[in-house]
Amino acid sequence: MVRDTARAFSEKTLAPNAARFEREEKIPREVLAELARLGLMSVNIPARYEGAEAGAVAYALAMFEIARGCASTAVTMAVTNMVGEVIEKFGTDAQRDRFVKGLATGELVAGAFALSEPEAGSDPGAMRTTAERKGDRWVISGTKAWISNAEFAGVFVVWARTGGAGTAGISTFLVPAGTPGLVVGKHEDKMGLRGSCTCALTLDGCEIPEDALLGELGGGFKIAMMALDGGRIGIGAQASGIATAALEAGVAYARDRKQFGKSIGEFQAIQWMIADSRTELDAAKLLVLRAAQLKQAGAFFSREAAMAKVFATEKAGLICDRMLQVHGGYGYTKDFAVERHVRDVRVTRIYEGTSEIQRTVIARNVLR
Ligand code: COS
Repeated sequence: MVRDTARAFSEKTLAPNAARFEREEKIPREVLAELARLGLMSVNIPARYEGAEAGAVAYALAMFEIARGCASTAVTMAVTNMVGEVIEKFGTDAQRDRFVKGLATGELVAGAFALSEPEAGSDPGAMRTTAERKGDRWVISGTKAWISNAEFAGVFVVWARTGGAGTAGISTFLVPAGTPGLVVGKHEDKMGLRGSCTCALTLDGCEIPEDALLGELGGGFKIAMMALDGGRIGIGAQASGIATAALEAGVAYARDRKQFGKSIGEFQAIQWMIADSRTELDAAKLLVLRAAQLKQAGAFFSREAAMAKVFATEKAGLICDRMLQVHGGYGYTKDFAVERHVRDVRVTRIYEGTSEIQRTVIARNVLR
């Protein structure tokens, strides 16, 4: 039911407008509100916090469909679900009531995940942003980078150093939009996902109350890692959804386009590209669903999420590129969506942990 709901919305509202969202560099507010109304901003959030309570597998299925229609909308949804889940998992009742409910209902529009910094990307343990105690308040200072949804997010999950070097000295805080000192910086001019917003973020002596701490003092790095494990399932699903759209477009084009007196789909060169793409796409989706199933069952799924992410994103990149090749010269123009899929899918091998980091996570888990 969740998949069908996401598919209907994606086909009716997202796919026909994705090129416009990219041109206008924004996803209309009504689209975000509708995602919340349909339960797609809170797929794996309990009903007592207004979530859809449909589980991690349903979330992956929904993400396939939303990304198939519009990859920019999909990343906005992915980050919001991840933020809702991390607050639900580690938050106090008061934090859940305010923020998890707010994200699920759409009142807070979207969530933002402020972990990376200009000089701490693959190595978040090297972050420099600090949070210092001042009476009964925390004062956060530093700069964050690549923050999706920053322009309209209602709540930011912010990681900062509260004492000591390395991963043990990091804590997590909830900072509502509009808090003085929380300054949204420049909107990055990206290669793809141009409908989504990605900004720098400055915390300029940003003061928040004591109860803004999420989870335990010094426990922030593990919270980030656990949230990213789940986030990686979402990005594997997003990449699979983009590849599905590219493959569907390539197949349609191969049927219609005639050269040498027949459809190009009758040539073995094109058939093999389609056959390999379909096989790899199914394998990618199955890896994503396996990781989601493990998460849903409450098992440790870090390795499987990394495997799903690295495989799905790398194969999705290949599939999009092959399908552009099937389109020939037309594929290189904006008259066809496939060039957008090629650009949109590229970042899935970078964000929420690069392919190289996924391989590190997999190898460490295998060797342990
Ligand atoms: N779940 C729970 N705990 C985890 C964990 C996970 N998936 N991964 C690591 N931890 C714990 C470790 O067990 C360790 O705990 P102890 O100190 O109690 O032993 C602690 O976290 C530190 O882990 P580790 O020593 O492995 O940290 P590293 O600095 O070596 O980093 C990687 C590990 C590379 C995996 C991590 O930095 C990473 O994922 N980097 C990529 C970050 C990323 O994805 N950024 C994108 C942000 S979104 S755009």
